[in-house]
Amino acid sequence: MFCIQCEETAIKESKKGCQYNRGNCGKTAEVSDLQDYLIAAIGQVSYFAQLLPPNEAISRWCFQALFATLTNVNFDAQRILSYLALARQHIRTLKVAYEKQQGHAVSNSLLEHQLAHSNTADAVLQQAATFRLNKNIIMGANNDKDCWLALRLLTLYGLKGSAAYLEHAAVLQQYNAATAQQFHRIMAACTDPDTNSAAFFSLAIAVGRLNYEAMTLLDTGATRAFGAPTPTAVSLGVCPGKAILVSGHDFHDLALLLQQTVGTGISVYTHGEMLPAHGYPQLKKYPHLVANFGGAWYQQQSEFATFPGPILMTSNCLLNPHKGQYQDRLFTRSSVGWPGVKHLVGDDFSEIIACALHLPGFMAASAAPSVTVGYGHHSLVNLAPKLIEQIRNGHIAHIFVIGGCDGKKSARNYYAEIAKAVPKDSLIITLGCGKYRFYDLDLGHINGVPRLMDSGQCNDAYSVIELASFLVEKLECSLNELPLTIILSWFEQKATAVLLTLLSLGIKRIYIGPTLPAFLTEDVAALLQQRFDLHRIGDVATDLARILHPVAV
Ligand code: SF4
Ligand code: SF3
Repeated sequence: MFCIQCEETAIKESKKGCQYNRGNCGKTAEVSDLQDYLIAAIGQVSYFAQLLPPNEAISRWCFQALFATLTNVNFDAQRILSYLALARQHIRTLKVAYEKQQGHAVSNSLLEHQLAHSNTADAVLQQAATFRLNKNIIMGANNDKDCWLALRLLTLYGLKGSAAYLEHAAVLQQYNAATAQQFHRIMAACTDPDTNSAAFFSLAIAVGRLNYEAMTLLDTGATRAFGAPTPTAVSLGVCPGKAILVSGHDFHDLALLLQQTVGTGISVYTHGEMLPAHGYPQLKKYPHLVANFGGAWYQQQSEFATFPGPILMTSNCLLNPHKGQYQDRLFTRSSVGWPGVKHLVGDDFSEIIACALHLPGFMAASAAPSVTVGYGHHSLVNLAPKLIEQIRNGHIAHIFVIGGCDGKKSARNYYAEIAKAVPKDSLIITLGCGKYRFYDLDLGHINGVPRLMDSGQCNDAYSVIELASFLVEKLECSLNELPLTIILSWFEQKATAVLLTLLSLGIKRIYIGPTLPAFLTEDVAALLQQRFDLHRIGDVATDLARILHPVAV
């Protein structure tokens, strides 16, 4: 196996990437190789798809299949094999259509040849290693081949994040044929061995633009389905009675579950990236959406173990459920999978509801403070006139966007420390699960503008971009002249996609941590630093001084 896509990847001496029997996330070498094979197959589907008229069903399949290769999404070899079997069918169908369009036959690629000769799981597994992402290249040194691989991985991993957002958007009935065709063009180029480093650099920026479209679609879908989020206090306590916990990013699943649990006496709790759901009018209207339970994804093994009801995992990030012995009351959806864990397909949630009714639920209430969510772009832009007035009269000197992913490493305390250390005349907008490190800080207000505002999930970086564009127009300055600094915590490929979007918009001086992605070579990291003035987070005091007094440091 070779996998280097997330922040928890193995780094040993000069050898980078998880390259053993199992990755640090628990993904087996078998699943990793199958996922690389699947990536090659999606590339081939995309190759034909980009040459043919748009086909929504095929595009949506590609988004979901690529989503299954993200960090902490699908650990089930059988499910990846099923995706591969469907890939084989899609390639065949599209190729026939392409040959008909061209009026002549097209010879088989190596991948088509191999897929055609892989009728058993064993045969597929034997071939899977052929498609390892670092085939013939060892990631570690800083030679030309490594730079090529680094740029290819930057593009591919960003595209994976976009595929996830496109899938979330498609679930909410948002699909755009032009965006999908662009996805296929980039995916086909990513798996074409003739794409060179310079082309990959442009493609990485193109992924950023594509991801902006994906986040726009997702925002439109969520707002149309559930209304514009408004500031809402969310309890962090529990109430007595039967309970279901919903984690991941998919509001559509939460909505289905809320509808189907009306009148059952079951309370529904959000977890992780599902917390912002409480701000949406068409979700918070259900009184049995009671509270948020637990923190960020990496704490789930202890938190899920103590939750007295079933858990629905709608998207990333999933960890091994056997560690907390809750595998029998865990249910997965969409691209998510763990071998032996019940996977729900379709809109019927009666099985998880029956499971909740069978389990004890909470015996007693526990009081806890609340946090406020709901500062999506509608609320932020509503606040903007006040914000602009406070910026103009000097009461608000700076806006910090501190967000992204959370993770295990103690170096991530940086994000809580900097949130506590920013001057009192500054605001913090947060998003993603990285907020769990400081979401309950009471930072007060500046003349009616809250100092800590949660704009939502990681994809709600879109809201920050909307606010920034609004401020640019009203303050008559450029994006990089705004008193606004983005401090990003990354863990997985959705964050890579968001970073590429910010870079594609020309946003400079972004701070990123806790480390730079290991798949970047020194040369490629230097290139990004030089082009975009990208900084790695360092010491809180030094970073704050550099951000607030750029000339003096
Ligand atoms: Fe390693 Fe991360 Fe890949 Fe898991 S997803 S195998 S931890 S790089
Ligand atoms: Fe979190 Fe996985 Fe990235 Fe959506 S749930 S931000 S880590």
